[in-house]
Amino acid sequence: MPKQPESDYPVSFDLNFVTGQVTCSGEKIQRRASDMQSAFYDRQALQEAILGGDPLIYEFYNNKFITSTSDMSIAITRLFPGKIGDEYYMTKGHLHERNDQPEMYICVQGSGYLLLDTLDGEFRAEAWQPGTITHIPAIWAHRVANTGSDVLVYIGIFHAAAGHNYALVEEKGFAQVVVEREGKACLLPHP
Ligand code: S6P
Ligand code: ZN
Repeated sequence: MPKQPESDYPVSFDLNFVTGQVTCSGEKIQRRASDMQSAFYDRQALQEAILGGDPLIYEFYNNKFITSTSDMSIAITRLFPGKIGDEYYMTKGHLHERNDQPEMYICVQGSGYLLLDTLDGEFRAEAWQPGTITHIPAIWAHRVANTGSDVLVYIGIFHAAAGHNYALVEEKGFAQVVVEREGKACLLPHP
């Protein structure tokens, strides 16, 4: 289906680097514990969290800038602090549907890890702090875990056409988990 032009004029909005609040009017998506049934490894702790109030794990604001010739998108994610069992709050994680569509991630607030997995034997974890910028090549599934006590805010810049594949991540999972051990965050093989 041909792409419908929305605007060929410049557009600006403001991002508060501390809170992650934005002034744009794009779609806002929230994910609660109940939206992440297959993400956290401790299924019993997850069910307890759902029954105990179904906490908001993260929210993100998606803004597409569709012009007559391009489809840049920016998403600002606010990942809250907390744990399900001993596993830190994290995003569901996904792979881009198109294998020629990378993404840039910029951490602006908080600390944690960006987990990267080809779902085919290769795994990486990038330690994140404000100012860390990571290029995610198209074939790497990506997930962020918040190991700090404040909200973790990051920006993702990608093409709207990239698409999101969550099913493959749910099926294969990431090779490692980010869990608390003796008060510290550490990476362990998925149990
Ligand atoms: C989109 C980009 C982000 C995520 C967002 C939430 O390509 O990577 O905007 O959508 O951080 O994560 P998830 O895994 O729920 O889409
Ligand atoms: Zn992505």
